[in-house]
Amino acid sequence: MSENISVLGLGLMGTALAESLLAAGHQITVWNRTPAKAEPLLARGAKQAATPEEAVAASPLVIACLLDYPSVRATLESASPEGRVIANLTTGRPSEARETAEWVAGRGGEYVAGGIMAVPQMIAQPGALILYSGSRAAFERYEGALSAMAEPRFTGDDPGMAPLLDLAMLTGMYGQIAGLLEAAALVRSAGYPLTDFVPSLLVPWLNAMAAQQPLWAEKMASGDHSTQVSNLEINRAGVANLVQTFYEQGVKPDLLLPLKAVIDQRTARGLGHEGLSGLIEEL
Ligand code: FVH
Repeated sequence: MSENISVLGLGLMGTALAESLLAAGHQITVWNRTPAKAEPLLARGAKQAATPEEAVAASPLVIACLLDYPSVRATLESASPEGRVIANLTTGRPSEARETAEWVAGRGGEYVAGGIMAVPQMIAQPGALILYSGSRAAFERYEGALSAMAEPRFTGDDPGMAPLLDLAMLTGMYGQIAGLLEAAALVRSAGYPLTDFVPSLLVPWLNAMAAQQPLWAEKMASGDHSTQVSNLEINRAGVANLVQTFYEQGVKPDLLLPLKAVIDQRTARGLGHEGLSGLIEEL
């Protein structure tokens, strides 16, 4: 079913979102602070709103994808969200999403927060995912249209949930990047080719380790941190050895030291018999 949808924000991501909605046959109205960025979309049939107010008035579903939440609030300030669903796909904090949901509800609108788990090139491609939370009724009303951009997944009535999960996913990613950077620095210090180490050794190893993470999730959810593999004491000695190796190779282990500190803290409490999953209790 073709829907009228307004898109606020035509940066890299907003443009990709608007393109995917146009390609799916929806009637799109766009607004961007810098109007010239709308031109390619206008050539493909989108309409341009002169102001955010005009864009919000044009469609019952308004998708915002701007720099940050303050820019969204400033953009929406003079628009009336009454009778509108505001789907804000801008990255933000859970507290910002909850405040904005209240602000929209206080003006007679419905609010859905989103977390985009994709880069612009992935939009409308298999593997792209957008997390949503907030008004379940609004999400269900527009789930079909939203699926043109990426697989939509509703994560709860709390508007802060999708942003929190988005940030948690990014946290996992940054942890992986930290591991990659430290490992690569160590390998480079020994003159081994990174173009061999990363694809043929590190990536298969990380994939094998990632396959264990659902079991970790069960442990962390239950609070049962018993282990049949390396306990914390073994890991404490292992990470100390690893850090020492970095110093000997002239490489800074700065991204590993916070992990070492938490392992040391947990074992100092006499919990060295537990598995690594027990570290969650220290956090
Ligand atoms: N690009 C990505 O890979 C990531 C993937 C995950 C989700 N993010 C989030 O998406 C939001 C937008 O990101 P973006 O990549 O589209 O960013 P830009 O290309 O830099 O476009 C920014 C747009 O925001 C407009 N804008 C900036 N400040 C203001 C303001 N004060 N008032 C109104 N609009 C503002 C900007 O307008 P202009 O510069 O073209 O006039 C762009 O439309 C972001 O939350 C990511 O974290 C993307």
